[in-house]
Amino acid sequence: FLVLKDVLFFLNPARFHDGFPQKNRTFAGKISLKERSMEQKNYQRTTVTAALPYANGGVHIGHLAGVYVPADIYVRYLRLKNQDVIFIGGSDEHGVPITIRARKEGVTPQDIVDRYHSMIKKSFEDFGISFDIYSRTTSKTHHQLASDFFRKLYEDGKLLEKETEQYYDEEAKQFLADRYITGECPHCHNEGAYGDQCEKCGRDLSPTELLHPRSTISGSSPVLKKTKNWYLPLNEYQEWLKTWILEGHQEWRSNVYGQCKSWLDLDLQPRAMTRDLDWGIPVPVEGADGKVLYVWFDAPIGYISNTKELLPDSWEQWWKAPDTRLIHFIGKDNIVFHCIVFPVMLKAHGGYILPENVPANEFLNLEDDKISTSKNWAVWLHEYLVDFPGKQDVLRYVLTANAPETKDNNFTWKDFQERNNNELVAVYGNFVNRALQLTKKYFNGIVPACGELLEADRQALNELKEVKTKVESLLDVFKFRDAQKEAMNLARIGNRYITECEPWKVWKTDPKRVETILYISLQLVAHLSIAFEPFLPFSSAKLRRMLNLDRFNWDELSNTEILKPGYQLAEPELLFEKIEDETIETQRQKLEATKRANEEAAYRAKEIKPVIDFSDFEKLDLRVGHIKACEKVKKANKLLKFTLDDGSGTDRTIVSGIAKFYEPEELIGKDVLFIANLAPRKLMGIESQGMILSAEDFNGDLSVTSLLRKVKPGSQVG
Ligand code: B3M
Ligand code: ZN
Repeated sequence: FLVLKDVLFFLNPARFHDGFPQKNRTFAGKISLKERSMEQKNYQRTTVTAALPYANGGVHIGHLAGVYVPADIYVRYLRLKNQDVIFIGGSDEHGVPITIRARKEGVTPQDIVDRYHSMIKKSFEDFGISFDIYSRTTSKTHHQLASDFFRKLYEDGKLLEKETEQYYDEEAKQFLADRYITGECPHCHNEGAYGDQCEKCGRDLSPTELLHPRSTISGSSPVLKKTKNWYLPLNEYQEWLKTWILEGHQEWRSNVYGQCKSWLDLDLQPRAMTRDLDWGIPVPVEGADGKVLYVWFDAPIGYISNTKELLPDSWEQWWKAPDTRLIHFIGKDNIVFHCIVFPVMLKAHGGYILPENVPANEFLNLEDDKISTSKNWAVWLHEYLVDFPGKQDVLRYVLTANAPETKDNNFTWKDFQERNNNELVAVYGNFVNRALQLTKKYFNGIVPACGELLEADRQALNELKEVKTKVESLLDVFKFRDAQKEAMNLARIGNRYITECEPWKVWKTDPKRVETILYISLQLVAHLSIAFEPFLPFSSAKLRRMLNLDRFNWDELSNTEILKPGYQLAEPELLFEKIEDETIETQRQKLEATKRANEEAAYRAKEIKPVIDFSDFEKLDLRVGHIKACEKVKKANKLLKFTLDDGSGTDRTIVSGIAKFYEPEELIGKDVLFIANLAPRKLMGIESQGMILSAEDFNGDLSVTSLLRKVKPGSQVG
């Protein structure tokens, strides 16, 4: 009964004595039969898309790790294999967030998207994200294509026309998108909840659930008004989706498949494909004035439009030919749109192929907190490049090593430094440098000839031969972090080989033997430059320059003689450099400063509590007390116990949570304000008869209130 079961096995059960745990040496990819099924279809070309980022902000490491680096690795890999592939990207320039940003800044939405489109495009270029086209959804081609797409669905009767009641701002004379409405959350009573979500309790809302709704445009109370929109009846496609995904695509990543399944286990509802909004693509049917296409309707069509812009004459082949494979790289929040909504659009339209795979990633956190654009909790690519010029590959490497492929993952600066110093510098860079410097020293940088092979040589060559299959089989199933690990393993093999053979010692007694050792080492170096090309394109290019190598394609990886004897190498340089503690500390401090600024902003934003009557205030009996004694409360590191002279002639005991901020001695003899009529409570077994008033600073520090002039204990405050 073991037949057809998946098992784990070692492909390289060699000796492990270079200090790296055996775990690193397992062939990490479990290739199952269902994963393999993909290759059996006879695809001729591949269309790869990467999510179109909203043009209302820059690109950060979360975007790069989740979508763009894996997509780029995949595309570079296919290109290296001489496969027909196109890589489509672009900015998503419609949608409500863009209009909100524009309104806030007092500029037009077009100004916003112009600014961020150029910025995003440049970041991608800087990081070597090798799009064949990076266009935008405000392009003419896109407006035309999206409009035609909608009209065809409309004319073929594939859309549902429905009248609903939506909030309308009578002062601004416009319907309000969910994000333009705030009010009180019906669940947690947060006053600042949005029409689609309460950020305090995290619940999804619909605008009509909000209590006391207000328009954020004019501040007025919106009224419900009838409006007509067009819906995509997702429910009619539910059975088809179930067959197509749940039966036909069991090879999809478990996070993607699981999310689809949980959607498909519920009853899908018709979804509005148009909006009452003035920014977007006008709805191309009669009676639709003041309406635009829903941003999630037009954005995925952007992939098609951008292909058309790139290849005006042959774009259809990349979207309609059954032997074209379509792959969408996205983040997990986009799964439903790419696996359910867009496929239904394509199916309803007809003539288009469907995605063959949607390798969506989970999220990347930054120093254990969720990346947030609004809180500026992010590492922005344009800022990274100022602080780490020329180190694009370091970031690419670290993000792939920590790729959130199956679960959320975490980026820390410490880990960034360690992976650079202990892996890129100490393993990859070190091996390359040893091989090239020794060749320069002993053979003037000329590739020596290979002599008789010993056991160590044969083993190194055998291991080298395996790398191609290993990396390939992982990349084919979108396991980028394991694939990169295997590429790095080649450098570990090289280091171990050179350490074992000790050419610097052998040189004195047997220079002929050194020729063979360096010949083999150089072949390993050349292989590294190819195996790492999809992952670290800048470093591979640099390494190829040092090797004087211009030929490079994936199949060379099975060639054990990439560099022929007698071949002249160029001058060796360092491939990577160490990152010092101070550099990392600077980055950490930058994040600390952001955190403090956010805390302060949150504090400032605290709203004044609801108005009270004077009679409410009069209920409080505030008095002056003189601190006669103060001591720490045992086993409670937050608490201080006070003995107050409150003017009554009897001492009053109050326990207060300020031990973190004061030594007891500092407070003895001081006059403070306290609430004299608060119901007593027991704290750590001590009855506290009131409360000493303190002010809480923005960072949470407490400061006890005191008086500007001396008054008698027991004096009333009011
Ligand atoms: N702009 C959402 C996002 O950036 C959206 C993706 C569109 S892909 C067609 O997460
Ligand atoms: Zn709430």
